[in-house]
Amino acid sequence: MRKSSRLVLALDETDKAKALSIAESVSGIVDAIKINWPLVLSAGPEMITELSKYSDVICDFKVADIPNTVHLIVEGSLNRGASAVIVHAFPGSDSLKEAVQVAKGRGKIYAVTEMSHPGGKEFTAPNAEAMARMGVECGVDGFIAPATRPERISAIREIIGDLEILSPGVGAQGGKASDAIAAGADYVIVGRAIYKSNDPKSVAESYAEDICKIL
Ligand code: OMP
Repeated sequence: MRKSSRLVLALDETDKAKALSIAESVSGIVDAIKINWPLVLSAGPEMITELSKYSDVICDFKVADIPNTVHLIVEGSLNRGASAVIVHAFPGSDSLKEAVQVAKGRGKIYAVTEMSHPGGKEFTAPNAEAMARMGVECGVDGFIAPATRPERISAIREIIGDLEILSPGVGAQGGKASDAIAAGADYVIVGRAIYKSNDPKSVAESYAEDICKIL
């Protein structure tokens, strides 16, 4: 995945034609497009392959399962053209190691630490540091940490060294892209603020400019 604008589009648009047109319009701007269940369920898993024509694709399936099921989901995502898969850390080290092992040489694994929404404070936040430490031990490529609480990005950065941090919660959830990058995120993930706007390309460009100012 390139590291240029530091911007990842969360393409949770459920209209297939709109989603493809947005993907095409932002392909030169974003470093990756993240696909989640909403678009897979409305337009099919072949969207992973379709989107990979425009950008690197991150499959955000927040996989949380036993190792065998994790193996099958990660493998299926990579076979369809994904460059990375997001998994939950909480199922434990055997599940996380399985994800890392399947993806080795083929794609990246990002593990969720603390989630960005208010409920993320209930169970994920108190365990975020432990999950980050376990992720490092299991060999993941990076972590998801909340742009809504930039100080928590810094806390995770202290634990994980040079591994990557992708940070959702910018825009619709109230976080600021430049704050997240300043706190130690490598990339910010932006969804509704871009794909629901009247001009996704211009909005993506303005996020990229904002981020550029603090690099
Ligand atoms: P917006 O809130 O519309 O910008 O979208 C955020 C995207 O990031 C959605 O696809 C969420 O599923 C995802 N996300 C979070 O919002 N919070 C998290 O803690 C983790 C994720 C994620 O793993 O990408």
